[in-house]
Amino acid sequence: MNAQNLCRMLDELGRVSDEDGKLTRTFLSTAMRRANALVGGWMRDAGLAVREDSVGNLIGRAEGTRAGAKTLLLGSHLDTVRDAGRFDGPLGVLLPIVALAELKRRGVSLPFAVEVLGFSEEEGVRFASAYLGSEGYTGRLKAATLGLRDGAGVSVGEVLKEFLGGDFALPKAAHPRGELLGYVEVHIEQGPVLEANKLALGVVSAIAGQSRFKLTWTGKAGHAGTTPMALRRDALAGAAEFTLAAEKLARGTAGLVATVGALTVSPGAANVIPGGVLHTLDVRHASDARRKTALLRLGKLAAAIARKRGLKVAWQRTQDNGAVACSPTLTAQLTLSVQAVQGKSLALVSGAGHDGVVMSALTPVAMLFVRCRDGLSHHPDEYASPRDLGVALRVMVDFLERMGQQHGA
Ligand code: HGY
Ligand code: MN
Ligand code: MN
Repeated sequence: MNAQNLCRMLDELGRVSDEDGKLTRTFLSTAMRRANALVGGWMRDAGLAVREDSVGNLIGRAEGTRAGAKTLLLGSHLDTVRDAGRFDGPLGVLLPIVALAELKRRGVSLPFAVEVLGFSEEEGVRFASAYLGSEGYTGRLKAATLGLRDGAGVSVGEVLKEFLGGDFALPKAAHPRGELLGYVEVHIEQGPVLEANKLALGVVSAIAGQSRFKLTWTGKAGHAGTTPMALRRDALAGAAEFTLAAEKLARGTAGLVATVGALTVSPGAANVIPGGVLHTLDVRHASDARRKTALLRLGKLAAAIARKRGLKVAWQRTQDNGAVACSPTLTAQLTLSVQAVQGKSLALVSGAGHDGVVMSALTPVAMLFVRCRDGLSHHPDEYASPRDLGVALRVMVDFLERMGQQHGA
């Protein structure tokens, strides 16, 4: 079994984009809907019954041979960051489809049901709040989230209403907890550890917690030529000083990362002192306590910079997820397959967030990591080799067969 088919599908899906010449696919965009149609077709070819739920998640389901058997969930997200690579997300949706098609080709049927999930939104690009897809699927989407607005002022609720062509009601969990065997996500590592250990695959022990905010700095716009430096209340200079202070704190704190990823300046003219700045802040640590301590420190730093510069600073929290430990039982089962195929396994913590964070509220989760070149991700040069994808495919087939035997195939 080789990964040629999987690579072809990843390449084809990687060309479904909202932007010419780069891969960008955001929540419920035109490209998102084209992606669901394309992947839905591949799901059907693999013998899955396909549906979309009310938040645009794509769900392919195969019943088990044993009536009333539980369901194993496999999947990841189909949305991307801006100018993305083609593996982050789609790999975890397409690989299970190819693995299930392989089992079908071998005439292997599973006693339990399987659902392959293509979440409609994990990255949080359009609304600065991640995991809208898996929050919908697990019944954890909050009313407050519906009010979040994108750069054009459109709210999550309005986008969902337009997608459904009618009223949107906050969804309940797709399954009661007792009906599930667990959730397994295959994802590129997006880091350097597997490459450094010369391993194609590893398993995830825990997923780091993360907090995301929007900060608004308010100063006073003015004439760039006539306003003396000492009389300025320059919002951009304040935001820039804060950005460097956040970087300095993270560099000085083991395991802490802090990122200002998006920033807008108003009124935004070369000869006008910036009166306002809006920027994002993403703060992560494997330890929730360390992350919270860092957030307190950052709040004090921002307040001191605002006071010194005569600015106002307002914080809006757009996301807050605690660190999540993967299920030891499900991870042990996955590790057996990795050891059987690769000879050995490696457990590592994920600095990146994943849908497994939200899914862990509904069912035990495990994650299989695939090596990616230079650990690079959220970049068009993101790359996993066909050889490594072939190893991951064999692990998924082995894992499904072992689960089948365990549940009485
Ligand atoms: O941002 C993340 O950690 C993930 O790629 N959504
Ligand atoms: Mn990502
Ligand atoms: Mn991802």
